[in-house]
Amino acid sequence: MNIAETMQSLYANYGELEGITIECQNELLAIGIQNTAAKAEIFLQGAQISQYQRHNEEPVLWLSKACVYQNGSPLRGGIPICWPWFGDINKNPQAVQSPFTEDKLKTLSAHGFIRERNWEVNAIQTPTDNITIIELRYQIFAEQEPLWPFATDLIYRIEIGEQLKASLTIKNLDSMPFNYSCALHSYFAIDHINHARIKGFDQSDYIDTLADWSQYIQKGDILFNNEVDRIYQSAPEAIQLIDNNREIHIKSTGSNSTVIWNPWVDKAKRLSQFNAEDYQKMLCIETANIMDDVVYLEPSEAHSLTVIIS
Ligand code: TA6
Repeated sequence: MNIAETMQSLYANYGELEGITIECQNELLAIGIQNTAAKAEIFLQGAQISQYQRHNEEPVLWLSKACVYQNGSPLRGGIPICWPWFGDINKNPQAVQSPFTEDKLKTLSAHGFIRERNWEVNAIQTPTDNITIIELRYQIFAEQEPLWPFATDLIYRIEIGEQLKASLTIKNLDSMPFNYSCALHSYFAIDHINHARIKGFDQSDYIDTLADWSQYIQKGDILFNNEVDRIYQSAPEAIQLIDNNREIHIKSTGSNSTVIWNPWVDKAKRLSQFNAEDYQKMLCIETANIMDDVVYLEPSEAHSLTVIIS
């Protein structure tokens, strides 16, 4: 369906629901959600949550003002979904690289392709006046997707309320097993990077992708005074992002790896849809299944990766 037909179908199915709006921003369609607890916005492209904000509070997620809202350009910010591989495919375990030929591996862009695909809205429910549930789906049939040879069902269930809960379930519909790495690549809005710290990773092992992927052990809180791009091989029960004026709590299930990233000054200048000073106002805490934590699914098996932000 083209954008007009999709818009019509969304209006027909969900337009009457309390607090639901169908929005068109440049080339992209989004669902606006408002209830007594919070407001949010989710783009069909990549099932990307772009905004989540509780009433009378600052936005929880950061979204670049330089977004172009064009087909094929995932928004810079919110929660992009990275699947069926995280980061550089060539830095992934062999099991994740195995479906691709040597030549193909040279051409694949970072973070997989699912954040560039238009998902379908499966359901929108407003069970109470302070909770809205939206479920998006992307089905891959055998031989359909040049970048992924396996029949796969992706279901993304998002709960908007006093907390934000996002749960990505991947089901193997194929006759062959497969491996994947993935992440819910959450961009958090902060007052200033110089005052931000992350609690919960003390004594955790991490890989520093900026220091030849060497292994280190975290000592105390994670502070920021330069570019940080680390893969923690843990998903602590309680991660706290402490900023000048608030604490954001992040919990996860189905994950045992977490990426912490701030581009700082130099990388900020190289990033698309990102203004030079933006590194001061954002911080990524990414709930992942990567490195030692990649997922293996036999036919008809499923795995869910969930983040709860409060
Ligand atoms: O998660 C950290 C990271 O892998 C960084 O290295 C940086 O590349 C970031 O993701 C954003 O990647 P993107 O492809 O969205 O520009």
